[in-house]
Amino acid sequence: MFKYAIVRRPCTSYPQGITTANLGQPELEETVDQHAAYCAALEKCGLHLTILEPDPQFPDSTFVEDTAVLTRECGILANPGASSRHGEVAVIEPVIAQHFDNLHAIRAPGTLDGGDICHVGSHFFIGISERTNADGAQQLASILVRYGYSSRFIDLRGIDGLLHLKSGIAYLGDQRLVLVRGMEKLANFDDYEIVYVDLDESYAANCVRINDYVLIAEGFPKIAARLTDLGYQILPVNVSEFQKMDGGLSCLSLRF
Ligand code: CIR
Repeated sequence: MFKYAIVRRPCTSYPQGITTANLGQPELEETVDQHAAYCAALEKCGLHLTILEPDPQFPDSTFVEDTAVLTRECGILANPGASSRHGEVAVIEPVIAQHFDNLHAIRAPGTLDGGDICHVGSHFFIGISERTNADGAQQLASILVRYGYSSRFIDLRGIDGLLHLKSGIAYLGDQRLVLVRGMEKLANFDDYEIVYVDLDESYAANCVRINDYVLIAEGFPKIAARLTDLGYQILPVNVSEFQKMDGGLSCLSLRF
């Protein structure tokens, strides 16, 4: 069960953030509206929101998920791999510190983006990517093990179109994973039932189970139908303006 989420409203410099997507410039007013609808969806899932003000110093700061890893027992401040995003952590730290007595941090030369971390029950998948390096991954694993969490590393470098681990994988609970087709080759997922996302819907793999709902990106009918058939109540949200900046649903909030 999640009770809380931290989000940050998109700022005026948002269109100057980092992107590899070739989908055109995001439209600011539409971005702000989509963010408000996303917040309403989180509230519908039963979450109490902390909504942070826009921070134009950091164009990508609406993607708060990358700044930390939160568990029931502790918070771990990340160290984002993109230099333009380093400063986001210091700005959000006091907000996270209000909620977590046990606070840790990933330190240089380790880098780590929260988007590379997938929490699966008492286990964590830790993606090693262009943003999260082996040192950052090892630091995180060493912190988590102190709280009884095991972890494994999944190397995604060289996989086209995957910015973060959670761009291609999500945990639904009940030992069930959502995976973009092809990702099953990256690790041994034998302990899990897999719900596949076809490559033409790969963006929708970044869905989020929150309490009684699964938040998914609007406009991906095959995975929406698969999840509905499995008995999930899906909550589709239009995140087209975030997709333009390589962001998915999960990156827009820190949930705990
Ligand atoms: C970035 O490249 O850092 C942002 N434009 C997008 C971050 C998306 N975050 C995520 O998937 N966790």
